[in-house]
Amino acid sequence: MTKPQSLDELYARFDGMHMEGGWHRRFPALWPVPEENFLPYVWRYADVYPVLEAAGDLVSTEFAERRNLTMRNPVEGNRYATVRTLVAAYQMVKPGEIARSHRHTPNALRLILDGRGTTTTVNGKRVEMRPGDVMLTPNWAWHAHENAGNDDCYWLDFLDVPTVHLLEPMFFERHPNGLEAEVEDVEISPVAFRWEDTLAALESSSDDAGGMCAAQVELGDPALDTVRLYMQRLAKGATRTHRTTANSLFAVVEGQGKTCIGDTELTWARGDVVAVPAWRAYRHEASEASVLLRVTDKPVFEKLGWLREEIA
Ligand code: GTQ
Ligand code: FE2
Repeated sequence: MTKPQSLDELYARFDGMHMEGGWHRRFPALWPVPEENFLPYVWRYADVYPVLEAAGDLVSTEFAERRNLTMRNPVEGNRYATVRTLVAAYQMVKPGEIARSHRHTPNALRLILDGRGTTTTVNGKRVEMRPGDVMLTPNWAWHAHENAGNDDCYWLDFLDVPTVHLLEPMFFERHPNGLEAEVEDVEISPVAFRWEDTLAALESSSDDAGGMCAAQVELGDPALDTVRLYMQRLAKGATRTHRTTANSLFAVVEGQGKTCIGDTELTWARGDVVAVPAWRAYRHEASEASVLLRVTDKPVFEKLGWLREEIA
């Protein structure tokens, strides 16, 4: 190979070698502060409910395995994620239906919105899920859902699937028998956070998350390796403004209001999900006493030394 004689020849040679000069990049590799990629957005339960109801008529769990409807962030080029690391979905199970057992490396959790009589079985322990409850299905735990009641059961799923996509350790398998053979019914479980317990804990909490709520309680510590969960009670009125390198999804458990993220104002009510991507300044403004579940990938940033947080 001859030696390049000009810059043009040098750059042409780089191209042929699948290399690039650090001083001559098509795209920058380093920048001073986080870029704005994923967009602030809200998905509203009132809009989703009739659609999921219709999916209930048209799509069986036999066919679908999971009747879940994922929230895809509208940022251009995104194919799946709700924010960079997390995906949220609405799921509905009708009376008599079973979502068969499976396991996967993504961690998951659910927040129950409506309907009683549905159980989730995690590694052989069957727990009834009631509105306001939060249930965990950690990495590689077998899990199945069964509706033995009379109500359509609606809930929100949150998973770290986009993190697994990014890092690539994806494994998934169906249970060989459809359901686990040995199942025990339990009321108390390390994977179940009961609404009445959460409410009682909120009553006695003095943690206001630096002015981001009236009171918060953490569910787990962390709930999952990649996810922290905070149940937050908002008083009527505005919170302070917060910015963090972590991503957050807020699920509305009770109440109504709006979240201001930069210039974007997103109004919300019960069952809605608000996406607050990394490093966006945001505050909530509740129009009545409200409760939000904050689902955040903060543990990932903590473990890697990249958590930066500011409260204005
Ligand atoms: O209920 O097991 O929304 O595996 C996405 C993947 C729910 C579940 C989702 C899942 C589940
Ligand atoms: Fe699953």
